Amino acid sequence: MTDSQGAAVEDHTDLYREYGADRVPPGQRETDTFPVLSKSGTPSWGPDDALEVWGAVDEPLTLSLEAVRSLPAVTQRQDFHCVTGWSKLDCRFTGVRFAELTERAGVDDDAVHVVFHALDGYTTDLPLSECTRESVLLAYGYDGDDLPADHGGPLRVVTPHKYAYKGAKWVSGVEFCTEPKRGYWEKRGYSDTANPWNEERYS
Ligand SMILES: Nc1nc2c(c(=O)[nH]1)N[C@H]1C(S)=C(S)[C@@H](COP(=O)(O)O)O[C@H]1N2
Ligand SMILES: [Mo]
Repeated sequence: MTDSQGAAVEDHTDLYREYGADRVPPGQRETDTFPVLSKSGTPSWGPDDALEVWGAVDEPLTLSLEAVRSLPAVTQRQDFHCVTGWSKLDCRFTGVRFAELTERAGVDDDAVHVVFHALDGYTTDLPLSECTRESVLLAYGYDGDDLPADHGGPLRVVTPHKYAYKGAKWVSGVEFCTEPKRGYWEKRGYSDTANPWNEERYS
């Protein structure tokens, strides 16, 4: 498959097969709109904001948006599942694979967990092994355009194999940890593992 500019689009809409389930996870309703879900409005990304990478790494990084955009880019088609019950199918995100970051930062052998930090004070966490899966992107493009600010532009994380709260909008920090830590919703009773096909909504 290719997009309107002729670039390859990777299809990640078949992830659900891994869990032997239906494409739309149990308890979810399909929506044609793309709702916005933010804990506290849309923060603005200033000229001095950047993506910081720190913690259990050889090389802490500070990447400007331009630096992120200069890394190898991919476009993927994927579904998007919010824990509150809506699923939007066939979203097209463009960005950089999370694994590009781990390569550049040189992640320590004892790193096992990742905390994402966002400009609105939001945090979310995942095991490192869940972040280095192919489908996890630092996305700056949506549907052939820049990612809209209310959907996390200029830069967000997408995690199609998890409920969408695992994908931080306005991501400004990636912290590699040697033990698990909990993010904003995870501390408030939402599932650490968040697999939509197993309906892992609450912990
Ligand atoms: N920084 C930040 N990221 C966030 C959130 C948030 O409030 N702040 N909400 C999460 C939740 S609960 C969902 S469902 C998705 C919503 O993304 P959308 O607004 O693009 O639909 O973003 C996730 N990432
Ligand atoms: Mo959500």
